[in-house]
Amino acid sequence: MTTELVRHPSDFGLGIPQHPSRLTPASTTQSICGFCSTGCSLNIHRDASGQAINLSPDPAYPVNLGMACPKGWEALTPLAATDRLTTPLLRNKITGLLEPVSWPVALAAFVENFKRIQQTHGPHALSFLSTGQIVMEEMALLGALAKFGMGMLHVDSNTRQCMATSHVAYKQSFGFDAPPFSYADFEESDALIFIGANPCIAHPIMWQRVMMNKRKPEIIVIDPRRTETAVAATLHVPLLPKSDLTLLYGFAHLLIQRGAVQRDFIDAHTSNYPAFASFLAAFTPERVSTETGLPVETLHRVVEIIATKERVSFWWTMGVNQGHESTRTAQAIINLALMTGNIGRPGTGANSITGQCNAMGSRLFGNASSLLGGYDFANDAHRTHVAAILGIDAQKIPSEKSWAYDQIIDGIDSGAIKGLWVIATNTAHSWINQKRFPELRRKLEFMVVQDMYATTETAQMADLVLPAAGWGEKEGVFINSERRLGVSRKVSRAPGEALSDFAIFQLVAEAWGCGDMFRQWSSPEAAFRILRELTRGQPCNITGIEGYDHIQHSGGIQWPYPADSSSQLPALGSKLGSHRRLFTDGHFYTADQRAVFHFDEPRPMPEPPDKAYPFLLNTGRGSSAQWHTGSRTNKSDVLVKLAPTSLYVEINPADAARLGIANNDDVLVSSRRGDAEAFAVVTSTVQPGQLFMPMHFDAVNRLTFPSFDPHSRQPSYKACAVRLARS
Ligand SMILES: Nc1nc2c(c(=O)[nH]1)N[C@H]1C(S)=C(S)[C@@H](COP(=O)(O)OP(=O)(O)OC[C@H]3O[C@@H](n4cnc5c(=O)[nH]c(N)nc54)[C@H](O)[C@@H]3O)O[C@H]1N2
Ligand SMILES: Nc1nc2c(c(=O)[nH]1)N[C@H]1C(S)=C(S)[C@@H](COP(=O)(O)OP(=O)(O)OC[C@H]3O[C@@H](n4cnc5c(=O)[nH]c(N)nc54)[C@H](O)[C@@H]3O)O[C@H]1N2
Ligand code: SF4
Ligand SMILES: [Mo]
Repeated sequence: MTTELVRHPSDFGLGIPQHPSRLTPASTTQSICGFCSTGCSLNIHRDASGQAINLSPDPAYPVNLGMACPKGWEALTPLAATDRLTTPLLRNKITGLLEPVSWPVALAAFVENFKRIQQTHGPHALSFLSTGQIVMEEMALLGALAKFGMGMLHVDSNTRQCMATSHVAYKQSFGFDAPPFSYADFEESDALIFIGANPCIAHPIMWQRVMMNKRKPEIIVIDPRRTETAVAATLHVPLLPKSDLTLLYGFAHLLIQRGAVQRDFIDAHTSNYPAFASFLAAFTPERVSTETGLPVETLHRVVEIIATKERVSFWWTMGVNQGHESTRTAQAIINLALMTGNIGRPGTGANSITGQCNAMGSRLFGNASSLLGGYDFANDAHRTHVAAILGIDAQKIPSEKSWAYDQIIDGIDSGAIKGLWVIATNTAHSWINQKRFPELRRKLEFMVVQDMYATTETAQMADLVLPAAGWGEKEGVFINSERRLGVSRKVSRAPGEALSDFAIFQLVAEAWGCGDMFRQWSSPEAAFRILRELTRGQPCNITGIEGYDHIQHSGGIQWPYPADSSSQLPALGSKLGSHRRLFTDGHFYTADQRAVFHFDEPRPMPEPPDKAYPFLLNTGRGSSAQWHTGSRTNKSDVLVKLAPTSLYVEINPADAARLGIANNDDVLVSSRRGDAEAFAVVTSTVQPGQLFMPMHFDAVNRLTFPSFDPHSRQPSYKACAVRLARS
């Protein structure tokens, strides 16, 4: 998205923050923020007609305690943007333009084109790419409709770009995709170790919780860049990019040498430790120092902290998950927590911070790689069980594995996928190696995009655009990073004929002819009750939750919340909510209840810098005011003022001097795949030989190199070779 989408303030209606004294709210509704996975609660103030006027953060909610970041404060503004979609748009075959059509015409085009593709190329020639940014009832209905109703097999979501690594790492190590922590752990740690995470920018309210820690904690930030978080830390560990696996094994090696491992815990609650311990022998401090670029003293300093502090917590985000060996890296973090007994106690844990407001919901209910509720598609008993709860024929549930996002993209290239439905993700900006996209688009026979705006890079490519209601215009549940379910409420009317994603999926089901399968899914809360039943007996059991009001009155509810344990948890109406962490009894979700040590030899990064492309490009979040591809945050004048409006590249002063580049100079950054124009920001936050660019501008993914972790198939967005010159 570019700045041309930004309008004059007078173009906006209800979203402009107004002085509360000039408006008299008739009522206030609590709702969970729809941007990041922190899951802050916002009090939305409404006029007599029920329309949102403005908002303030909820002081009583156990997550944000009255705080919100700039995006939260500005959450209503994007709803009033002038480029909101108000009707479906269909591409006119003669003029080539997207033109407004009625819903019946749009649905007929959807069904006619997608059915024709299935008849010509087989049922698996249709695919969807969805999101971690819609409520879980919508995700589940989409997954069920597409796979059980429409016969799709290969479906995925942007959670692949983001959380696939944590999902696989936890599943293999703990037996279920279960982030163990509660935000209280930020306040209860003696040492917090952040690996590839920049919470000051990406999770500002979580960072505030760290700042509320009264135990004078050590804060270690492991990141090649001296980020805002690294500056605020007690120790910054500026390792060479993608050398984390070696570094983490090096720590483990030294911990064993010091005798700082918890043998009792290891023996009672884990498996495969002896093999791991002997594997570690090769990770001597000297080798680790050479491969990570860190002095041996730094390794000892970190190990000293891990060995001596009573409560150590490990936190990771995209610097780990987006890597060519990311699953093993995440598991190397898990291994450190296990071997030192830093799990299941206050202020500890191997804790993956999620990204989008409902990343955790999509991991449980997306119906892509796991069957609804964390079940397994390949397991006959699981399919039968899920089918019985849904009231459908078990034959409708495929036993085959879905392709991952990159395989779907390759499938479009090879001609296996001919029809694509994109929901609440802007793939033509955010997917890795964008150079392929125009050609891929030509190969698709029909492409549908379901979004709030017609102006996204992806919507502009579509044959049919379906107008979706956004956050605040519909209701349902998000699950935040600490497994807390929170309700997002309807506080504003969607513009024109825009409909909630839930209603769109219901309409599609009817038009497709499989509406009967989804009669039970009559409303988001009815869908919630189905999902609740699917969790019975699973680690994510939420059968004790009565409904939306129960969640709301409890200050959100963390899973698990089984029916039989409700009595031990805060009573209905309690404002305190519950703070619960997993594995307090040392029992994990594997068959023998033991956590598993997983490890592998580190591998070189796929595209290291060389003579022709001498810099390593790192990408990520640029500011707390920018959200991903900018489709929402670029609509707020307030947020736009808080961040650069064009693409920049951070470069170390030594490199800049050598190349004769000054601050603000225009430069061209090129990789083997494409070019991006940017202005230079000369700063020692990046090391010599490295560059950083924010992902919020679409040119960045013209540069990135498509490599994927073999276990999670998550893209490695943070390391590719580029060159740079003044333009
Ligand atoms: N303001 C804002 N907040 C957001 C988002 C947003 O778009 N804007 N997006 C949300 C989403 S979906 C997500 S997933 C999260 C992401 O949250 P974060 O992961 O915290 O953000 P990133 O900037 O992508 O990456 C974190 C850090 O990884 C570092 N890194 C790069 N390579 C390596 C490496 O090899 N090793 C190590 N140790 N570190 C490395 C980068 O320098 C960067 O500082 O943020 C969420 N919050
Ligand atoms: N180079 C690089 N690329 C990256 C990353 C990186 O670090 N570096 N990070 C990756 C990560 S972690 C992520 S999560 C992805 C994010 O990438 P995307 O998912 O592509 O980014 P968004 O801008 O959040 O796109 C969400 C879209 O959904 C629309 N939308 C919002 N709410 C609704 C709704 O309720 N219904 C519907 N139908 N539409 C809605 C918005 O208008 C927007 O177009 O980017 C990835 N790409
Ligand atoms: S920290 Fe995240 S959830 Fe909280 S207000 Fe900001 S964007 Fe919303
Ligand atoms: Mo993400």
